[in-house]
Formats: sequence, C-alpha cells, structure tokens
Amino acid sequence: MAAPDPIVMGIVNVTPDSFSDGGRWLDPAAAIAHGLRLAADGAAILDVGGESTRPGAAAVSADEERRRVVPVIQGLTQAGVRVSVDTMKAVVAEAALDAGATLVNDVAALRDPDMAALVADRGCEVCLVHMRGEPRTMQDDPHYDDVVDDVRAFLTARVEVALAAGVARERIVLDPGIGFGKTVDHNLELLDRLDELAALGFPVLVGTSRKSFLGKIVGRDTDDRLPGTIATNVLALARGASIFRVHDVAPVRDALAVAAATLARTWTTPAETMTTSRTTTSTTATRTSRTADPRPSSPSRSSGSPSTPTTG
Ligand code: PMM
Repeated sequence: MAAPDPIVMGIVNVTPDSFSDGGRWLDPAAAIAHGLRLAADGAAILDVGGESTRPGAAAVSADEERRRVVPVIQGLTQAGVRVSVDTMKAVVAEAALDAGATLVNDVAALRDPDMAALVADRGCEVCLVHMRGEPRTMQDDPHYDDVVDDVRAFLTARVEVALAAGVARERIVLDPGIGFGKTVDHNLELLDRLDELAALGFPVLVGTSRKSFLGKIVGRDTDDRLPGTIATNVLALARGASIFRVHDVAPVRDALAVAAATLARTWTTPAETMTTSRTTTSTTATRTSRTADPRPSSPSRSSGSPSTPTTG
C-alpha cells in the first residue's frame, strides 16, 4: 500500500508554558508573524493552541484560552492560511471556528459533552487524540495491556461517539497521542506499529516534534531534537501517517518530501508542489494517494502528476 501524501501542520502555541516554545508567541502579532513564516516554509495548516498540554501543565480558563487564540486565528485566516485549533473546550472551538478555523484538534477526543455536536453542526474536521487521563496526571506511571491495541480500541470508540453525534466519517482524523500518558517504550511501539492504526481507514496525524522521549534517547534538550523529530516523522510516513505536527516546518517538509518521493518513486520540483498545495482545502477529504504502480516511470524524473504531495 502506498503511503498517504504528507501534510505538514505547523505549531503556533500562544501559551506562556508549552514545553519547547512557551512564552515566545504570546503577543498576537508575534504569533501571527511566526505562523506566516511557518506557512511560507511549507505548512499546509497551522495548529493554534492557547493551553499547554505538557505533563503537569496548569489548566487555563475558557475565557483566557479564547482571548489568546481568537486574534491569532483571525490574523492567519485573513491572510489565507488554513488553521486548526488545539483545544479540549467546545466554547473555545466554537470561537475558533467563528474566527475561521476549519479543524478542531481535540487532545481530549470529544470529552467535552458539547464538542461532538459542535463539530457535527459546523461540518468541520476533527482530530481525535488518544490521551491517558488528563495533562496534569497523564505521565504518572502509565500502563497498558498492549499499547497499540488499547489506543486502537480507544480511538475506535471515540470515532463511534463522533459518528453517533453526526460527524461525517470523512471529517475524522486520528492521532495516537505520542507523549500523552506514555513511556518512551510506549511511544516507540506506537510509532513502529502505526500501520495498525492507519488500517482503521482514517488519516493519521502524529505529533513527535521535540518531545521528551526523543531527548531521553539521545540526551538532548528541546531545541536540539530536530534529527529525532525528522526520524520519527519519516518512519511515521512509511507506516501510513499523513499529517505531521511540527515546530520546525522547513526541514521536516524537505525530509518528508524526499521520503514520500522514495516511497512513491516519483517526485516533483518545489514549485510544482506549491502549486498543488494551493488547491488543497482539506486534510481529510482531498487526500490523494500516490501512484498505484510503484515502478519508476522514467530513468530521469516524473513530475507534474496530479497525485503529487499536498505538502505546502
Ligand atoms: N501534542 C501537543 C499538543 N497538541 N495535538 C495533536 N493532535 N497531537 C499531538 O501529539 C499534540 C497535540 C504537545 O506538544 P506542544 O506543546 O509542542 O504543542
């Protein structure tokens, strides 16, 4: 099976306390400028969040979260950039959708009782993430019978909740929640067996960017985890992930473009890829699979195919 086309999601954390970039983009103008840079670097969508989900993070009121994200989402969508909102709260998601966001990235996977109906009513996309417990306590001694089976069963149950509320199947994205209540070994097993989640038939999003399990393996601080971020995203692509949530858009985009070209044995120039990405409006509905025939089409290059990566 050909791997899906890579879509890079750039991270815009409008928070004082996110683990790697907390406090850097709290000012709306700085956050918008940062987002526009990520879009120019090739992010097809920007994920704007106003509440840190790092282990032990303090909860934020809905008012404060809305105050942080809405002006940034307005600024980015007015500039023509696609935006998702990273929130667990339906009232924040609603304000974000009003401001122009088109995807709700819900790390609590519809735990807010109003979230499923909101998503169904608005017809937006939703990312359902596996998280054990809640951010404050999720890293307290996590245990699973079989981490992949448990995550798959959880996500399958949350898909049922979404469908029962009227969310369209083609609007749903799934995410194993790397680092959300998992040990290093759990994260590695989930990444290595990601194809078992992709087999559920939904686009799979992964978020490994700069996370602590990468630092534990190589002994590096957050700012020095780009190689690990790239390695995990490339492996996730090969195992069927299609959306990659990252801080460092340009290098990850390049790595994924080369990895995707290798898997498909077909490639495009960056200019052609940019043209393709501008026609892309959705992370779920317009995904195209690359050539079904994996044989190299010519000894030189094949390009301009309509089924080329939608990465920005
Ligand atoms: N990770 C974080 C926040 N939001 N959303 C999804 N869908 N998947 C993730 O893995 C994820 C997320 C934590 O990382 P950050 O503090 O760098 O944003």
